[in-house]
Amino acid sequence: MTAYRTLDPEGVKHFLAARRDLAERLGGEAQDWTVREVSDGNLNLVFLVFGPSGTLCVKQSLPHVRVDPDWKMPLDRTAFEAAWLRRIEPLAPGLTPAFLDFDPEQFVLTMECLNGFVTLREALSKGADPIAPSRILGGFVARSAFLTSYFAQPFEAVAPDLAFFSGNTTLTRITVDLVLTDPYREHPRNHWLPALDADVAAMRADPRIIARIGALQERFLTTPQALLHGDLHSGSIMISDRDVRVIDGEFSLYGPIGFDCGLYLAHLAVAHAATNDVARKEALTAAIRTFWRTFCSDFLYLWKTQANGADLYTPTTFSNAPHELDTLRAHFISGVFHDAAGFAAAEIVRRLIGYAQTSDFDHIQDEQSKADRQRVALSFACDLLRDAPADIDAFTERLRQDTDLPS
Ligand code: SR1
Ligand code: MG
Repeated sequence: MTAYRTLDPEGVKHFLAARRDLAERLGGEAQDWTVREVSDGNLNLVFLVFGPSGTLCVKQSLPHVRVDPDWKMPLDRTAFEAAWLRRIEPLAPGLTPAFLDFDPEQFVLTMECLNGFVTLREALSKGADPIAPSRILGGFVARSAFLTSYFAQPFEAVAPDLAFFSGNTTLTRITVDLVLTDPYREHPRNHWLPALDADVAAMRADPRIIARIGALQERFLTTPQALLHGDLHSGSIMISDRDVRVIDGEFSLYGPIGFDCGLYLAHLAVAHAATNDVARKEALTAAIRTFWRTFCSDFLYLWKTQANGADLYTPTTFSNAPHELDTLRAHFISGVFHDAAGFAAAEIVRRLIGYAQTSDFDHIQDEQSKADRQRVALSFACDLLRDAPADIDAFTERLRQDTDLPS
């Protein structure tokens, strides 16, 4: 047993040099390697390592939140990320970094290096096409959710994963607090522009909004439909000219499928609210529809073709009632949409007034203009919470109406 030590670039070399299979991927000797720290998220250290014949990505948990050393935290999050990666990589080939190694003493996850990729958030802020990645992401969520759900496998196969990922209590607590609780109460982690004071007060005083948040808390904690990514915002997705990779599965848990869908939709909606460029808004609207439609069609296709051995809605039970099976499936997808719209709203609210706010509005210099754009985003989210949209077209139409501001 080697005591945990926080890595620095020299420590990364030392760590890799002692692991022959990883060192061989880099080629040469430790002195031939270059280590670049690229830590960017809120929680962990991340290093890219370049050798004469290969590259690696090394990620280590810290005993605290990276961006707030006073916020202490257990180290086990990279263990959950490693387990998520190992479970999801074969189900969605080519859409995650390749898993290479996990060290449970140093809490170090080693994986494929995504040099040359940028986060989807950064790409979108520079005008990248949002539609093609959204199609891929819709397929990713459909595959990862369906294939880890009770619809694809007997309950005995779900049970070990359900038990393991239920142990991810530290990061589940963060989501419960930061996304589903703190924005609706006084809390030192909240902050917003003073011009939004009245909007925040009105949101907190609205009984329909508070009731919906309560229902979402219940869905999140008591609906273990599938293994979720658990933090599927546009910073958890990397893209290059040709590829998309979903990273950072440390928040993984069994939960409602609409949570992953909702987080992705939220970040497209925020990008939409943050711009006044009409063509850009249309592209983001198309991306929202593309994501949802791809998710639905891929999920239903998998359900019709890969449900052998599952205990839910078994084809043999419905052999004389195929229409009833279709109705049940459509009802399930509607439920996922209902959840997704609610979780999207909660995520938008959190990114506007809670902890870890989004950078989408940073390009707006004038504080009044920034507050105006944030206000319409908040108003869209409150609208979704007060009165759930029936379908994706109603969702995008509300987005268009609620965020329409004279430029
Ligand atoms: C303390 S962690 C803050 C946020 O960063 C992660 O990406 C999650 O979104 C989390 O809520
Ligand atoms: Mg992250």
